[in-house]
Amino acid sequence: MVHKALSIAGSDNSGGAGIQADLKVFSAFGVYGMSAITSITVQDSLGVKSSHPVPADIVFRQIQSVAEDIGVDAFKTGMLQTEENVLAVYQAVKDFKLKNFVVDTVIKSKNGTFLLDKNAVETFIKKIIPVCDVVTPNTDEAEVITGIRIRNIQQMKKAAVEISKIGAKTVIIKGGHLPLKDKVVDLVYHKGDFLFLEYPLVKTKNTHGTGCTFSAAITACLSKSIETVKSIRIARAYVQGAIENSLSTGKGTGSLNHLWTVL
Ligand code: PXL
Repeated sequence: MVHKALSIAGSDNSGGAGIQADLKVFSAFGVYGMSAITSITVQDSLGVKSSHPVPADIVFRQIQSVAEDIGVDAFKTGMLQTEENVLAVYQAVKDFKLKNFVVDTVIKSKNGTFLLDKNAVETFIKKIIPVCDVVTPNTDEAEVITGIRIRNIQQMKKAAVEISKIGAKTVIIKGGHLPLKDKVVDLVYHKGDFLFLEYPLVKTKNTHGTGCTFSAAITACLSKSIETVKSIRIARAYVQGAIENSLSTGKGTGSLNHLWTVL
């Protein structure tokens, strides 16, 4: 039986993030990958040079075509760029009754370029987060969503509860940007329980696309009907391997190795 996953995200021509990362991850998990491209970015390992949104009706129709013809077992969103695209995705989720929805809260790139227009953030929070199953902000994004300053575990917990009140069933706050020594702690808030996933910090500059990779791996697992918390655990372990085996692609921030499991 083939499991089918859809990524609704931006194109990263440098291959490490966005649609390109997501399709590699789906393949690494043996899942049939599909895409709805929301934006075409021009970038290399040194940063995003420009981004060009795809018209909202084309985003909607890409989702419609695969939903009606092929079927979608799980899906994720990454970069959406415009408010029109946010609304188109919301409409498609409703119209085609899409299930197993992972939201990667892509707001800014590592070099500070906005990947979601400032005027789209509020709509994104109000429309997309309430209809998703799993949401995966890092601490910076969780601060934008909740207005809570996050510098420690206690504040992470508070933000996770607030985000779950917006409507996400399961909230993961990724702790990679927190100043903890030698380790990364991610918090999972699921059905009223807190769970901490702790991994050693990998000392590498090659971390481009980490968020895309993690959310795509969760989506791949959900498409195989693996239970949510188990999907998150498997995805986190997979990301650790992808970072440990990361690649020095380009002069700046290199890519994770999405295919490390088949090395
Ligand atoms: O990692 C966030 C991200 C998501 N999607 C696209 C990107 C990036 C970061 O550069 O380019 C298309």
